[in-house]
Formats: sequence, C-alpha cells, structure tokens
Amino acid sequence: MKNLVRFFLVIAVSSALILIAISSLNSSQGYSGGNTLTVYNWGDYIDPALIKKFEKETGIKVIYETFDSNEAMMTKIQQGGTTYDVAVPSEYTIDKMRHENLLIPLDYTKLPNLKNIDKRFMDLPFDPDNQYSVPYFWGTVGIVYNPSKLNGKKITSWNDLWAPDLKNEILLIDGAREVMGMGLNSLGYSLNDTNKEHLLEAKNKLDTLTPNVKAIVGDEIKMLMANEEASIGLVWSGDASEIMSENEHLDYVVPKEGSNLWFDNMVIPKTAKNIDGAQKFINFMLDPKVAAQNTEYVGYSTPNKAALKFLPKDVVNDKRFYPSPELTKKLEVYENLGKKNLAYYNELFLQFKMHRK
Ligand code: SPD
Repeated sequence: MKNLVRFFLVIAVSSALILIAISSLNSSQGYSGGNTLTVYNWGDYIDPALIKKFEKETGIKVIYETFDSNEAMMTKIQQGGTTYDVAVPSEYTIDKMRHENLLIPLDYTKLPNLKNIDKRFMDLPFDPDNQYSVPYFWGTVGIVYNPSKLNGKKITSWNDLWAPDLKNEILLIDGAREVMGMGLNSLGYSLNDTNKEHLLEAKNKLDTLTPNVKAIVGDEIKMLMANEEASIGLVWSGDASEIMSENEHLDYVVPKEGSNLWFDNMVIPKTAKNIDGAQKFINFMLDPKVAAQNTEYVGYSTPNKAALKFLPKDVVNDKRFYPSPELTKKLEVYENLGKKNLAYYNELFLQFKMHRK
C-alpha cells in the first residue's frame, strides 16, 4: 500500500513539474497574455527605443517578431498556434483578413490619439470606418537609382529598366505584387488586373528583364543600394528615403506609367491574448511625438498629421515621399483580388524567380 501511495505521489509531482516546465517554456517563447504583448511587424519598421519606452510607461513586456511579406504574416496567423496581439498588414491583406474573420474590432474609446491621424488616411475602402485598423505608415512603390552610375541618365519609366546596358544592375524587392505590378504597369495594365493573359504577358516580360536583375532581396536592399552594389532598385518609398539619407547620390522616382500607393495599418488579430495591451500599444504609437520619432528612425511617411510639426521641414516637404493628394489619386491601391487570383500572382512570381536560376 505504502508503495502504491509513493507511486501516485511520484506521478503527481512529475506531472506538476512537467506542467510548470511547459508554462515557463511558453512564456520564454513569447506567448503573450498577462503582462506581455506580442507585436508582429515588418522587419526594420520600428524604433526599438520606442518599445522600451512603451514597456517603461505601461509595465507591459513586449515580445517583438518580424515578417517580410503580407502573405507570410497572414499564413502564420491563419495557421494558429501563435498569440500575436498587434500586427501591421497592408491594405489588401487587411481586407482579406477581415473577410476571413481574422481580426478583432477596435475599441475607439481606448484610442484617443486617433484624432492625430490625417483624415485622408481614414475610412479607406479596405476597412470602411476603420473598424479593424488604424494607419501606421504609407507610401509608394518606385525606383531608387544612382544617376552618377548611369552617366547622368534620368529614369522616368518602368520600361527604362529593360535597357541593354543595365546588365546585372537592378535589385528587386522580394514582393509578388510589387514585381508583378512592375511588369503589369510597364505594359499599361492595372496593378489589380486579373486577366490571366495579361498576367502571363507581364510574367513573360519580366523574364526578359532577367539579365539586368542582380538579385531579388529583402530589407538588405537598403544596404546594397547605399553601398552602390547596384545602380537601380525597385523599392518601397520609405526604403528609398532611408537609402538616400545614407547616400546622397541617389534619387527616387515614381514612374510615369503609374505605380502603387500603399498603406500599412495596425490591427488586432484574432490570435490576441492581451487585447487591452494591444489597444494601449496602438494608442501609444499614435502619439504625435512617438510617431515623429518612429518616422525619423524608420524613414517611411507618417499619416500622423500632428506628428509633422516635430519632423524636419525638408522631410515633410519632400514631394517624393509626401506626394500631394492630386498625385496619389493617380496611383493605384492594391485590391484584395480573391484567393485564386492572388495565388496566381504568387505562382507567376515564383516562376519568374525560378527562371533566373
Ligand atoms: N521594412 C519595412 C517594409 C514595410 C513595407 N510595407 C509596404 C507594404 C506595401 N504593400
């Protein structure tokens, strides 16, 4: 009998120890809830000092993870097994996420700083009434280039990139819609085209750009362009602004055929465990001084109107990065084209990447 009691005691103690081990493993892997908050953002997209400031002000510990594409971010959230409290998708992905019931509506009583956002960035078609998302950064897609390495030649058109003397001179950001978009725009098609023949035509045209493409890369495009490893880069405007602050020989242009106007917004995914903390974090990022500090650090354009007065005049007056509403009206915002069409864009982009090998 004594042995039986000892046996059950050993089982009970070991189970308790296993449970403690699992729970401490979870917290060390960044599972939020309680007094932690898990933020899932693009790489190089926040001033780390602001995370520290938020932690100090609120006593909430931030676990910070990054992604490099909307597709990767959304797949991770769909798969479950994560506890992201705040994420920062772009517009067409926000539309997808709200339709797939992956987002929690925001509580505006907890977001007083929302008043600081310029009204032109609110209530956009991908999230009517901003039920699920609030603006973080915005910008365009364009070409950063080095005129001194191009004999002073100016780049104005997507088609300039196909010049035979640009062999191995182009870096492309690793984004399916951005690269396919360049192919589509260069042919005069819309960035939201779903005509299969047009999409295939765009991919075939991209294949002919291959000799000029040095590499398809992620955030390292900034370092490579600033170090003059290539003379042309397909980039998001904020990356161009950061590259140009490192190397003043470079310039940025939105090609004359048109391009993409994009918006990255903060959301609370269904995976959230600390909704109150998420609202606090979003409200913190909307503070004008915080937004200005973040803008100076990251280099992207802020939608926070009240933050503009804390930023250098030459930054906010630079029409390449703060284009006028008249110009932005001529650009296209990516639409949520539906699962099948988006999968086709991704498949063609993958084929283009394989074609290079
Ligand atoms: N390194 C930060 C990159 C953020 C880019 N977001 C732009 C998305 C456009 N669809």
